[in-house]
Amino acid sequence: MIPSPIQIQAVDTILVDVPTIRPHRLSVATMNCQVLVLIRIQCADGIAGWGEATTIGGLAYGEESPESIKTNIDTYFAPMLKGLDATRPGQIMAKLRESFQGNRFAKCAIETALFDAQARRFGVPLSELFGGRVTDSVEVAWTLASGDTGRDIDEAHQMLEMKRHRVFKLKIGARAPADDIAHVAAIKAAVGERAQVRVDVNQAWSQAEALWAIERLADAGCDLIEQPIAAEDRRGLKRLTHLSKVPIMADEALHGPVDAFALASTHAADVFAVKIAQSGGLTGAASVAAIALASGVDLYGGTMLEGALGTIASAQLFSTFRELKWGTELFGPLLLTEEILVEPLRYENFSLKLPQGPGLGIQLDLDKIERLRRDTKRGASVVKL
Ligand code: MUC
Ligand code: MG
Repeated sequence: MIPSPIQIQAVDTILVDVPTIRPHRLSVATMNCQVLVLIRIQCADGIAGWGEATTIGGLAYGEESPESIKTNIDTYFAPMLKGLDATRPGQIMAKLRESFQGNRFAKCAIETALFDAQARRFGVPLSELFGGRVTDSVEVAWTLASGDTGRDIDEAHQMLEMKRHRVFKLKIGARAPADDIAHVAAIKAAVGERAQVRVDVNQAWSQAEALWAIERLADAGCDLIEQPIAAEDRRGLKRLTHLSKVPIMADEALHGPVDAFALASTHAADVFAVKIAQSGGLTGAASVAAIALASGVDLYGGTMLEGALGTIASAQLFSTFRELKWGTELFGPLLLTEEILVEPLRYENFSLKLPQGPGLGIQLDLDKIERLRRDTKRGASVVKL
């Protein structure tokens, strides 16, 4: 039995700027740097839980930016959290959801930290709080997004050689559809049957453009098309899903269980990209997965290009899914130039291996984070981690 209550004593939110290994080009933004948003919740029993709320391209991808997430946690969430009983994560999250609208990423980070702490308290991996693992490793796709076809082909060959990835997602939508089709066809021709090639349009096309392009993507050997049109256009997505030979995946259209139900009930997508942050946290993402599996929609483990923390939190949950037909894209840490863990995550044989230790199962390199955090780099005097 765990003695309770165990009060939450402190909540710290840290912005960490980390350059990417190369420019990462999406239709909505080009990333040269990722801003990790990390949160630490310290509890009266000496246990600290960690969570992450990282997003892509400032405000280009979603309606929360790293800076707004930090401000909202520091100003609203942290004062409410302090003094609450850390052994009751469900009760705490219910209170936060009732008190604060939106803020899915902030809520995800807080929920992850609470579950990390609780699982450490119980001495079990976080996955055990979500029904237990079905698998100890998940397949990981790589995104080719340098913006240059030749460079992407070289990168794909390297990844195959290293046995790191054999599924490639191409970011398209910034150029004219015909140019994108040529790009996809060239990459698929170069890797052949050794690799799967998928595309993510990040909402860039109109329905008419999508109809034109989908047929040609099928001919080029593409096997999955992600979020071809605007997130709000559910009827359009349903139309494309019903007409397309290639499976269609919902990503930006999926902000948690309510969207999952709306999309699944009309089969407006063949596959769901489940993301813990977009779902408002691990429990929201677990509900999204349950809705998908109950309605014949396949699952894919998505990412917001989080660092090691958010990546392993996602993996802990995805490892509990009964089926994960399209694998995952949990490669975020591999896109970054800095390692923030004492021992890096294990990517082997096209997969990410899950750690066995309690909670998230990772150990953060606090000195490294201390050096990289934005406020200390700007000379502010802050409480040391
Ligand atoms: C997205 O839209 O899926 C995932 C991989 C990547 O390169 O970008 C993200 C976001
Ligand atoms: Mg996507």
